[in-house]
Amino acid sequence: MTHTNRLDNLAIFSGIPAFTQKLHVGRPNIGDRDYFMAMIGVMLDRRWLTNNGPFAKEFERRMAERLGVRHFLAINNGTIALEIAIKALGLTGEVIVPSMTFIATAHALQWLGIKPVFCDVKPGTYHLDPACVEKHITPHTSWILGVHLWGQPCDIDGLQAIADRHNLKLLFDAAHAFGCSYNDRMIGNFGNAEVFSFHATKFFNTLEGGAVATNDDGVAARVRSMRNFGFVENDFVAYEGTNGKMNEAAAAMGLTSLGSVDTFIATNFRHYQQYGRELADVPGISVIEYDEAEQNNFQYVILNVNESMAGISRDELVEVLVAENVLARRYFYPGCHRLEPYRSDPTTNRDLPETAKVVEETMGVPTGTAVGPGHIHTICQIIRAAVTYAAEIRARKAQRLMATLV
Ligand code: T4K
Repeated sequence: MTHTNRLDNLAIFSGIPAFTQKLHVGRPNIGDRDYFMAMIGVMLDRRWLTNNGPFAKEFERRMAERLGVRHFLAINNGTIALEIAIKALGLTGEVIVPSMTFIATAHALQWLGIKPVFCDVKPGTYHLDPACVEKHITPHTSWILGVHLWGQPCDIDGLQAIADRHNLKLLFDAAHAFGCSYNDRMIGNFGNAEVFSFHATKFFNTLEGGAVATNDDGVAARVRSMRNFGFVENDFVAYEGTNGKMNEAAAAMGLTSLGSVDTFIATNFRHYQQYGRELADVPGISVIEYDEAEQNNFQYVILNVNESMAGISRDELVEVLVAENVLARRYFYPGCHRLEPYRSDPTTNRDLPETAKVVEETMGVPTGTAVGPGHIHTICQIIRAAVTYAAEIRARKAQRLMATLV
């Protein structure tokens, strides 16, 4: 089937969806199944299922080695890893964060009684604008929490300079950025600590999982203890703590993913290039680029929809794609400041014009090992058709709406 020759071929009208199965953003990449199943067998035989088990230790050692970081502490998910890092680092009062991120970044602070102060993104970067950060520093500000959105490092040097000037500290949410580098150094080595997520939907997964990476021995000791209720040895609790332990099945999945990580990245890179090539001449649609001088995981293919050039809005394009069973996602709509409890809090900073713009323009499309070049070609054809017929799509939708009103 082709989606380029007729408007009627689009599934939002009378066409048959391009895909019989739904194509998701964030379909898990699965490494060597036999290896994983064998590890599960070993785990069951040795009856060591969690709490600093042999697979978790090996996972931590190999991940630390890959990142070139002193300490890599595996945690049961990225949100708990953020919370433990926040506690271990001693964040208090107000912490400056972008609103353009997944809600977990802000919630981890709020959950622990710390106020997230939302700052805008720098035009053209999708990342915390250091100028906005500096403007929002108050006597209550203790930290800056930068986010490496979609695996693109934020302006680490710019934020570090502000942190140094104001005697603040830096934590990074690196949930998307395992395998990425900044100035040739792997993410995991910056600020006072960095936090990863290895959720199923991340290109590198441990089923559920996360980690805190740091080069600070004291921070590492506190994280190690706090993820295990604050214990430092049997019957001796030194800190408040929680249950953030990575179990052995998750660590086995991590070791399995590690065996295939370079293949996953190579696949993501090919898909990213193909989207770029096939959409290059579609007006108003651009693929958000990664700095190819650095290491990237290319796990998100993010499109920017310039409505005035494309003739179609991002939301209309998502609607067209979803009808075709391409479950494109509005990552990250509508911005944390517009979600509860921040939305109802009168003290929340809402002066975020650039964020307001980018949350209306960006969307994620399927990539990873669950899709191939044929899928991507069809997705690009659908996008091309949506732009070609943008005016007619709007007119027909309006007609349809009118018909329901009479
Ligand atoms: N900071 C940032 C910047 C983050 O993006 C995240 C998480 C965190 C912190 C916190 O890390 P974790 O605590 O999650 O480790 C997802 C994920 O739940 C979340 O991990 C992720 N970011 C966020 C961006 O997306 P949803 O609501 O999109 O995920 P979910 O589970 O509904 O899955 C999305 C699609 O993927 C589904 O439509 C189907 C498909 N899928 C999902 C799962 C779980 C599969 O095909 N197989 C699966 O096993 O939030």
